[in-house]
Amino acid sequence: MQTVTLEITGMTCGGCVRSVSNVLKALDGVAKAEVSLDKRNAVVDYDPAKVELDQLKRSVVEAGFEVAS
Ligand SMILES: [Cu+2]
Repeated sequence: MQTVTLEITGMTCGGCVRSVSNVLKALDGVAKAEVSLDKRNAVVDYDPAKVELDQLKRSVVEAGFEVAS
């Protein structure tokens, strides 16, 4: 299991946090996703054998937010 912190811009409310959290948790291989509006990030525990970091980022972008690499 690996932990990564994604810096996310564009989240403005609890709904955004839920959206980001939902798309991350929907990915196979993601064990945990803690999204913070204050810190503007998501701390994600994932299994690199099942899902790649790029896929995590892409799912957040597809949900309408931006991820700083
Ligand atoms: Cu929102």
